[in-house]
Amino acid sequence: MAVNQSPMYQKAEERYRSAASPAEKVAALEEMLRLVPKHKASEKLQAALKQKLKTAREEMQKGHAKHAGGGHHDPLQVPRQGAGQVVLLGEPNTGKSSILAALTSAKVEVADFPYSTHAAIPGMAHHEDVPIQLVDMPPLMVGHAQPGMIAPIRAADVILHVIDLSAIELIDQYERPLAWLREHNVKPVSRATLEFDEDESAALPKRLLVAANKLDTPSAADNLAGLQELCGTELRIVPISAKTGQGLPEMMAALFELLNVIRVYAKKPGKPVDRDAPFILPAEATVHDMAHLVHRELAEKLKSARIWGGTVHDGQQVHATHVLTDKNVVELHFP
Ligand SMILES: Nc1nc2c(ncn2[C@@H]2O[C@H](COP(=O)(O)OP(=O)(O)OP(=O)(O)O)[C@@H](O)[C@H]2O)c(=O)[nH]1
Ligand SMILES: [Mg+2]
Repeated sequence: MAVNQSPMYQKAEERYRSAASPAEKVAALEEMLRLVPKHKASEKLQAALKQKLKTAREEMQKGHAKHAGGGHHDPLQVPRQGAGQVVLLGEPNTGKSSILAALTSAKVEVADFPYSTHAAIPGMAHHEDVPIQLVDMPPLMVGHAQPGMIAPIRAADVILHVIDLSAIELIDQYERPLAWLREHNVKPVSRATLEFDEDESAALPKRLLVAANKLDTPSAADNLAGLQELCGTELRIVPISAKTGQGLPEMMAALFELLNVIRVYAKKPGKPVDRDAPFILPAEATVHDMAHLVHRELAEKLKSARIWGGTVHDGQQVHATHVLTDKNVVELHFP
């Protein structure tokens, strides 16, 4: 059990466990090796990581040989962008595409007949100034899916499980996708921090939020209460209406919370704060982690930093090991 690893390491491990391809495994393992503390106590872990890296590189080589020449494109896989990737999962007609249409500028097809979406369609939504990627997906049909659905679900940072509060089959619509996930060795949890089993064949813990959609329809509130009574509070449910917009800001805030990241702003010495594009880091990342994100080569030479906001005095000088909090402004001093 990897105890007390840094938040950056945990994030890399999460990417490794969720990897959809050997190339992603290689990238995550290289990052884990970079981040693992280099001392006696971690020698076993370092050796194990090197062995896994070797295997993943071999897998990657074989893959390249197989796909050589032919362009390989999977219509269900979307490269991750923004602070995290949220993949929508649900039965037909629950309103997945409507959620994308309400929150992003993606061109999705909304239809009053089921099975209207056939490929993964990404769009960028926001919680305040934090961009969060939403990915619309084809529906799950009564407990089974079109081939290739599980890989993008495993690779996602969060699953948004969309149900329709006006549906007669509400309880089944809630339970069937959860059963499908468990059948595919994915264990849904509504928690920001994940714990991985040492045994890599154990179920993959995956963050999941339930979006109970169509709150604007008659008796939706009663149906929601009934669902909560039957299903308990183990998984977090956010009531929304893609039609009226009710609950959507709360849903985005809940997704941000589940992603377990912070945003920090960079400031150059003598210059105003750059508020346009916050840097996104895992929760509890340090000044050094941020320096690495800003400038890979210079990070090790970081001299000092000043911080505004949060628990420090404005402009206080801090060490590279200082733990950042959401909305900190950071001025990095390189030689
Ligand atoms: N009243 C109401 N209708 C909604 C809401 N959200 C979606 N709808 C309607 O529900 C129907 C299905 O919406 P879609 O967004 O296409 O559903 P989907 O889950 O993407 O459907 P598939 O792609 O077939 O799986 C459409 O007629 C929408 O207008 C809502 O919040 N309230
Ligand atoms: Mg759709």
